Amino acid sequence: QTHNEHAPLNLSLNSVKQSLTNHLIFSIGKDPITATDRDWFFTLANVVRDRLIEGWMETMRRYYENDAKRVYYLSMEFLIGRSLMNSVLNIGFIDEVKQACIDAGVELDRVTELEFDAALGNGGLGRLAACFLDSMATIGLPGYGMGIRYEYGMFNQKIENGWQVEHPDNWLRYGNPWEFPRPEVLYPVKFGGRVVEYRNEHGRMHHHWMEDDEVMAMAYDTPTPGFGAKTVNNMRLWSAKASRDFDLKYFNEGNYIKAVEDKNESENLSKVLYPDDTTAMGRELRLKQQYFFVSASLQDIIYRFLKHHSDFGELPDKVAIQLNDTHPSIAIPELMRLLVDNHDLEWDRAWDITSRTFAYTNHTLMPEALETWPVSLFEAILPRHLQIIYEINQRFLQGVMHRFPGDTELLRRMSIIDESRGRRVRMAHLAIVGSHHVNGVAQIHSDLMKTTIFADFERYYPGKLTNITNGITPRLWLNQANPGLAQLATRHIGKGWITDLGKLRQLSALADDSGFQAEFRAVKRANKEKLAAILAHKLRLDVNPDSLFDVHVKRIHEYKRQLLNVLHVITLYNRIRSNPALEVVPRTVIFGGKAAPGYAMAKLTIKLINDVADIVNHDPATRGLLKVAFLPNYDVSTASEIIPAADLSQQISTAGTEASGTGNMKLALNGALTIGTLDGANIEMKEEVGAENIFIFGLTAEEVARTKNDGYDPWSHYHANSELKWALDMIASGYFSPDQADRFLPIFNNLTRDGDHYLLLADYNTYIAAQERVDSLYRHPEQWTRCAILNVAGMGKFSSDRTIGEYASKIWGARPVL
Ligand code: 26R
Repeated sequence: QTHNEHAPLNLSLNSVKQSLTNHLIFSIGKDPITATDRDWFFTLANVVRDRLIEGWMETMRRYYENDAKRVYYLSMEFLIGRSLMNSVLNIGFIDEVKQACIDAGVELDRVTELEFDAALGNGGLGRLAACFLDSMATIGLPGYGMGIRYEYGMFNQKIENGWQVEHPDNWLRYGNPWEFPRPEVLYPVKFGGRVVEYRNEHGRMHHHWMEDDEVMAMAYDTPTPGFGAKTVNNMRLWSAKASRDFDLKYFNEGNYIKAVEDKNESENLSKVLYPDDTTAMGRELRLKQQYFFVSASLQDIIYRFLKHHSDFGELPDKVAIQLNDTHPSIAIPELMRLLVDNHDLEWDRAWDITSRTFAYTNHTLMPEALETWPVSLFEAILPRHLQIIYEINQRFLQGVMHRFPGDTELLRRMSIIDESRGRRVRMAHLAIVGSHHVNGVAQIHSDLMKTTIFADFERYYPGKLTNITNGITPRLWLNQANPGLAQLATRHIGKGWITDLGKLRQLSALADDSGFQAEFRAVKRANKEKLAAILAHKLRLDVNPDSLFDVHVKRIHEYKRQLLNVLHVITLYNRIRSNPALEVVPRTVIFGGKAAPGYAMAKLTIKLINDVADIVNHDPATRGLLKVAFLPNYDVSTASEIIPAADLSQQISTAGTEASGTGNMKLALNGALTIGTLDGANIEMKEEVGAENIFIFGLTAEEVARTKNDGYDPWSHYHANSELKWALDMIASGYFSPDQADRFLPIFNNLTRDGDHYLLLADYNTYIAAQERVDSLYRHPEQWTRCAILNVAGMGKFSSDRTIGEYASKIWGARPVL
């Protein structure tokens, strides 16, 4: 009876209780006697889902009726995490859900744990996309997430004997209650074949792409509610389905087995997320994944556009397409192909439309992560696109030549085709040339983008390159993950901060208030106790909740310098052992993060952390003073457990290497103090919280560049600092690996003989000194707490609502439709 047609679904307790019973029986097919926790999870998900749908349909109708400009966020990754509590909180009926569960004898906390994370992303870039979806819906912006429905998401990380072992993430095993399969929304995507040229009756040259292979892209829609759930936007993920035509070819030949085999093969396209955010390996399947979801998305975008419009000239006024890194940048030649080959537009007009529709976000300066594809691979898979890229490039270089005559070196550098390492397509150059704006993700990153990797483009297209500093959604990262702190803030300043994070500034006035300080400390203390219980349960490790929780969570990568943290841990260990009377601040050093499966140095780093933990945690000399923990399988869910419990946030990348970072924002928003370099968004965080409330150390990006330029010698630091030498020698000599003395020699060599590429040794001294300042402050709980409160109060700028507002006005020309 709750499903009365057109009656607004009720959020009252009675309605929720009724719906809970109905779904358990009629959707899940169980009665309360036999229902398992998992049955209750799916029951609850259905209850919540029902209450999203009306807003979802109303939102889509509103956009349609307003003929609103739509934003399509094309991303290979959406790192959503769990959805149950997020939706409950955004809809705003948490109290009713809690009570209904109590009344039904359901343990809500245990049930929410059974939801699999939607881990369709690697790290920063994927989670940013998820925060953006939340903000677009909260603001009321017509934003559509478009991506791939991977059957297997980010691998599950297990630690076996200290080593990372990857296990498949079969997240759809029990079904996904949030998605709506759309078997009728089905587009063909073609690969391979050859291009036939012919002249039509008017003498105009035409290109016909005769493809060999065809795969179908089927849509799955997921409603994504904003806070308050007035707007419920859509995330559309594509899944590969075998094409019926393709099957028929073999069926007609009577080759039934071959037909079914090929069906399997084509469905591999959306099988698995590439877990590599380190090195752009030229994997054929990944290029196919990119084109697969781009082609389906563009067909869908154009279909929707043509429902209202007939003139493609209006496309840039009605559609903005944001490219999340270069991964979807094949969309640029694809739109050209659709306009020129399929819709008969002149090249120049098609190019004007295309380049006014796209914008590109760059997320990394690391050369090994910049995508390039061999021309030969393109030729085999997307021959028509290669022709179009050549045409784009020729016209572009013509323009460069005209502006800078005679500079052939410049042409070589700017060309979309790299001729220096076997011919390769530079996807970033393609994305820049085909976009109206290109943005970096923090001020320093955008500045470096303009002065280093894209300097030629900055000169050629002044004003095209710009900055939009990243942000995070306060709904997940404070309201949901840290209810204690959220309620404390709300009690003192009201709940406006949830959608207007700048309001947190009002907490500054309470930073010295001893009553507020006590409450703030109690919240942190409770969060630390919860994390301590998790460590005890998962690692059988006993930690003292009064110790300083020193947290380093992010992907494992040399440039993020987990090893610098390890050098500090070993130094502390040595100091404690050599001076038993030393007054040290008790610390628990917590690591979390995944290594790319093929990244040997990152995997060895995980083993080193675990081996160091083994020695340190079992040495009676450090009892109660120093503990090390590697928390396995860092993902969105474990992040929400770790971050609210952190005292200290490690953001220690080599200056100039971390584009922005977003974990830095999450930790500070939860009252952790940052120890960090002047890198990425740390610089802007320092501006917001004040230099006296953040522990900054190390070389600046300029000093890093100069140091390298002058010929950096790690050995000079090794010999100049006895504590550093001691720590490194212990790693090299097998102190932490008595069963295999040379296990960590590659790490020692990496940091010495091989050049210490990320300048850990150069920053060691100032890092240790900064850690000593951390200890000093932690000894004064009132001063520490004051500082932590001012960090929370200063995070307003880093709401992804602000970020999305800037994209909307500076890049998309899109407005909320309310
Ligand atoms: C090409 C392929 C192998 C690949 C390379 C790099 C795939 C994925 C990546 C991930 C990169 C682009 C990434 O996640 N970058 C991070 O983006 C965050 C959001 O902007 C930043 O905060 C973070 O600093 C940056 O490393």
